[in-house]
Amino acid sequence: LDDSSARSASVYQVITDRFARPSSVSSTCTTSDRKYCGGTYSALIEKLDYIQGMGFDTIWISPIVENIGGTTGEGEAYHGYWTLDAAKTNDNFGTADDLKSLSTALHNKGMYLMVDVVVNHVAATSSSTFIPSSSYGQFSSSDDYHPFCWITDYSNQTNVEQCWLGDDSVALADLNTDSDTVKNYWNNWVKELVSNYTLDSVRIDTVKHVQKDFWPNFVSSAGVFTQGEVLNGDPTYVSPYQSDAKVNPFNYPAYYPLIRGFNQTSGDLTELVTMTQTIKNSFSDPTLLGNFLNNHDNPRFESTVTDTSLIKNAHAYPFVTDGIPYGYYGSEAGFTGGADPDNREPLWTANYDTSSDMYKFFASLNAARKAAGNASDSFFTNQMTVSSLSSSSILVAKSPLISVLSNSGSSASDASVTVQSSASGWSSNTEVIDAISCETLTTDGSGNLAVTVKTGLPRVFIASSQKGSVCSSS
Ligand code: ABC
Ligand code: CA
Repeated sequence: LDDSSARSASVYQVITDRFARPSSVSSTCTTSDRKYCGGTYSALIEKLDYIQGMGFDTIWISPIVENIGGTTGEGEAYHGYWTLDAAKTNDNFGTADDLKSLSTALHNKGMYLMVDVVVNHVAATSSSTFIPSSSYGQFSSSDDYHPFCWITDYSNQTNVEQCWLGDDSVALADLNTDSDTVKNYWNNWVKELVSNYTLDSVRIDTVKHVQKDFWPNFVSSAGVFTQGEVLNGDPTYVSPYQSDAKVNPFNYPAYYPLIRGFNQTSGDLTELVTMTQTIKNSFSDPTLLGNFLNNHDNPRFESTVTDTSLIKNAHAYPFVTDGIPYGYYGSEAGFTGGADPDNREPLWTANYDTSSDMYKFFASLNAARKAAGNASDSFFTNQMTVSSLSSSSILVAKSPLISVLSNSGSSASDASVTVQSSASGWSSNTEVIDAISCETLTTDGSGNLAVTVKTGLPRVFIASSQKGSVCSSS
């Protein structure tokens, strides 16, 4: 994917080991054990309809490279982030041919494959016994590594870039990404990875732990869209990774105000409103940020919030905002796992149910976003305007998609708000449809829309004339 096609994508993130496994495997998968549970590429292929049925077109899978074997004080490498030899594949997930089959199967369905890559480190079971060797493939010399020191000071960027992540159980030996040997290896590696598996995009791990000037060549060698993890909530810290390093960050700056705004009925939504403006002022292109509510590193939103209306409003935000939406597997199944490793539940226990309320909810959000993109060439590139409508609701105006999100909760009484024509762009007497409830409403003689928020649910409007497949199945 190039930037332009990446903007219209909608990504579903899986932990390969936990999404789907062959029916022949029946052992119990206990997240707290942190062990491989048997998920494979071949089993994932069998479930593409489940993902496509929710309207997602891109699947982000776990890192595919060979990882350290056996067990550690933090369990096994089931998540794929503990690289041993990047030139080999992790055979717990299947063969290289199985991965190619996944890529082909996705492309045959008009879908895309995004692979997670880690260049910052390889893994060792202890920092004191780590010895570079041919087990680490090309990185067999001590010159390939930054000398050992733990990251101790996140306010010191040199410490963040050159010291090691991890701990005494699993030390993440920091590669010397300042060395030409290491740089050339990774640039070639990513080019071949994309070509061997016909990848459409790449998710980059630990971006802030590698010096910025490493990234532009790496990104151009990949030759496809990249979304990178810069785990920091401060937009002034994150934005240079887009403008200078050429990696499009995940939207951690919006993530924290998003959860704080919607995790309780007394949440403050003005923090999110202000942040969206700061993001517009700080980033060179907010329409290429990666928006998410859940992922594999943070407690699921549902681990602390049980109100279904709050949950739906928070999940709606990434789909109606500037940037690329990321859904995390299991959100549609109502999973409630907390911090790593609890947020990495096996999906098979939920039986891939396509009739659940949340499954249909994600399908509605994706349908609305798609209809907006089909109706307007500039939907994905135009920047939204976010404003307060009341103390418990905000307007996200990204024409032709106009959303009212609220944190009043499911027990709230009906509340009236008005969407002004100046914000929506709608003219007088225009019929619009709410993609969530499928209710139709009509603007008044001035183009303003009177909206009633019922039981605190999100409202995601598009003109009926532009609705495409929105609400076609109800
Ligand atoms: C293992 C165990 C866990 C245990 C953990 C300590 O060690 O399994 O149970 O809790 C992989 C695995 C993990 C594993 C780790 C370490 O490896 O998935 O299960 O955890 O062995 C990426 C990936 C992540 C992956 C790795 C390593 C990196 O997405 O899945 O983990 O390849 C840091 C890194 C970030 C990394 C994250 C896990 O740790 O920067 O790249 N994620 C602050 C720091 C961040 C830091 C974060 C969490 O804490 O600034 O750099 O992320 O430790 C905001 C601030 C932020 C602040 C947050 C908490 O608050 O703005 O700066 O982040 O307000
Ligand atoms: Ca580093």
